[in-house]
Amino acid sequence: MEWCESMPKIELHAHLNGSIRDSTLLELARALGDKGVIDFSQVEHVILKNDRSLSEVFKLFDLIHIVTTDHSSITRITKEVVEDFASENVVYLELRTTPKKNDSLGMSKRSYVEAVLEGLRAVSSVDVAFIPYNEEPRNLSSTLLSGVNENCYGNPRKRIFVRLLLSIDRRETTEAAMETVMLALEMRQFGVVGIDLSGNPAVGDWITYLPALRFAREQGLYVTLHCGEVSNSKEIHDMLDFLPQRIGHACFFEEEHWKRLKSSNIPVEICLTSNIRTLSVPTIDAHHFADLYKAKHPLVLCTDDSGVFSTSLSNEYKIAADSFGLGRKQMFELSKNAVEFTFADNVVKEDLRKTFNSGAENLE
Ligand code: 6MZ
Repeated sequence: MEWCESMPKIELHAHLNGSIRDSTLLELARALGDKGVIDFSQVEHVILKNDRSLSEVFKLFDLIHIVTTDHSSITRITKEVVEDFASENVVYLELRTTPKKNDSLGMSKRSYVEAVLEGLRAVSSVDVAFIPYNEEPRNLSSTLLSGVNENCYGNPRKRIFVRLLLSIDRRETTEAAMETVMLALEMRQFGVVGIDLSGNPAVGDWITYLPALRFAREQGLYVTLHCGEVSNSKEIHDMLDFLPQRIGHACFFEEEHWKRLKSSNIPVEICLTSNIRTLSVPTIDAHHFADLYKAKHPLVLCTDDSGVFSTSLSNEYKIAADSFGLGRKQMFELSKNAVEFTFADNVVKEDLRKTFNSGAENLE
């Protein structure tokens, strides 16, 4: 196995529906085609197309949502996405998704999130720890937090910590955003740790979501923002003023924004393939990863939408190593440092530090 696959990794920026397997998306689309809900022949080439601009990506998401947004599909996708990340040695996954309402399917934002939780429970190939330590009944917590479980043949079973972020879509109203925050608060006991602001960056106005984001923070939820995915100097400025606990992308930053970002030390979720494929950054050589890495700014490599961009976290580590001339040890350090930028509690962080420390011994 290549070093980038075998190395323990932390994924902090993965959208549930963007991480869907191609095969699952095609299967679900074909089934809807058979029912006459969509015209599969029109949809197939859109799914299989490789190069997409940022605006085309959001058109694809609208299509993906038609195909995936029912309870059983959401459960299935969650299960598969967690299994896929675990299979490439992601040891902590912060999965984000936009709770959706669809009256015709009897779906509320709450039942959508419940379907996601059902997916976490359905994972069988690895141990999934998603209930926070202080919520866990004693007997379960000792199993899930006491290192690697042994199966009956004595082989260590893989284990992954999963935490959830609920996303506010930039198309939503202030009230809808607030509903998502209230739901996140109710769902804290099931591993919801924060709020993400995402969606088409060409749509909506920062002021619309601000009351909900402020409320989330006051209530102790973590906040991460998609920031600077398109050129919008004022919005980037205002977002940095808000001091979120992390930001994603940071592609269209100007000198003043870099200064603010660096002085505030806000960790950046870097999505190399996504940024290149959507032309948010012209070439990999021009990517701001290089400058931020050199400046020792807190960074974490992430996939964004592993299904839509046909990538994996291991692949993102390989691309970074090859493009920026970094060795295995440096990549391991990068991965290990991400533990500190997770929105997990200290018990989980301590457990992850131990995982990385024992991984470091193997690196020698
Ligand atoms: C901004 C993105 C995104 O929430 O249905 N999303 N938002 N920028 C991006 N860069 C390419 N990639 C994904 O997952 C899909 C949703 O995540 C957001 C969009 O709102 C998209 O509809 P969920 O699980």
